[in-house]
Amino acid sequence: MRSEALAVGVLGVGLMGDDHVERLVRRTAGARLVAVSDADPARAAAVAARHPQVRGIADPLDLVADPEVEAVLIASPGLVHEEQLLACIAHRKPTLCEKPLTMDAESAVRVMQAERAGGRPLVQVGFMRRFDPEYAAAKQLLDSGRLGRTLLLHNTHRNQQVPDTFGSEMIVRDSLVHEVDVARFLFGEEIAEVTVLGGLATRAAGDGVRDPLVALFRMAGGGLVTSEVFVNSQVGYEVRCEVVGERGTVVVGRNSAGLWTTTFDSLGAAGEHPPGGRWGGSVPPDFRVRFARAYDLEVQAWVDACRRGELVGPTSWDGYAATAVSSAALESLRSGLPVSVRLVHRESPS
Ligand code: ISE
Repeated sequence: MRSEALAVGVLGVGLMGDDHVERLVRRTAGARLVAVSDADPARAAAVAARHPQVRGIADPLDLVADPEVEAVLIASPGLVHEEQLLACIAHRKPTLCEKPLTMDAESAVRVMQAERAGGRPLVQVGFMRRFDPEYAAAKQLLDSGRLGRTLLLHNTHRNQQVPDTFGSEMIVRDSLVHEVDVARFLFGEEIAEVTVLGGLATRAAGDGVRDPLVALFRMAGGGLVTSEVFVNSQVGYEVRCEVVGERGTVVVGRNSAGLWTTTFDSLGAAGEHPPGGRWGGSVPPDFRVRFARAYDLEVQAWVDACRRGELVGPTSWDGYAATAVSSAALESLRSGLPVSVRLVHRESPS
């Protein structure tokens, strides 16, 4: 690994981008934040005022082209990701891009093609749950085969509230997209078909907004996934899941209790393996608190990989596949019918 710290620029310093700014400045080894840009110049100026070594650059594409910036973290709204990603790829700068990768499958394909034409993978997608110690432990347990074949996954995803601008499309593309990635990650296969239904909508949501939603995914291998997404639950940030295998279950996100498994041992007797501690405690207010450790590990892994000249974590293919599923989910939400997910042929990573 090279010895100098990686010079990072951040695009978008709203809620998430600002959180990453503090992470890069205070908690990430081997990185130095050198520049930020935001559609709202006051937000970029506020970061620069807090951190005098950081330059505010008005045009995001100038930040990407800036010779001092070696790697880019994109935390701007999904609508501008395609343009910003294509610029990063053109300048051959490794990029950590918050989800969603782009707003539709076609633009995600354009990003993959540009990356491929450049000859080396450059884009990591910010599906931070893969770095969460509990989700990662569940994945390891499933891969170990101890629970047998994975049959079902049940997800719960609640936010206390979201801004008025958050309509049904954002609930799918910005929130449900995490369950899309978790399903692909834990099963290790693609999603073949999606059904999304809105039922009674909470009065806390805006007019016509389908909140909560329930989604059903049929995995390519036949497994099933249910997901509740409720972004105006009023309570707090509750993200958990339960995986049902042929020989036991595992629960992620029971707050302070860590990973819970219930297995059927080889003699056929039921056995419980609580991790110690108790289920209970407080519900975190938002994702920055619940997934603080996951974000730290994600950004550190990205910085370390960039300094080694490598790429780790979810790729542009993962971002593309998730975007394609989101588009199918929106189609299903409109029609109430199951929609098949058709992915382009996967070329081997460059
Ligand atoms: C937000 O953008 C996130 O990524 C959070 O993890 C998710 O819970 C929230 O619903 C999204 O708006």
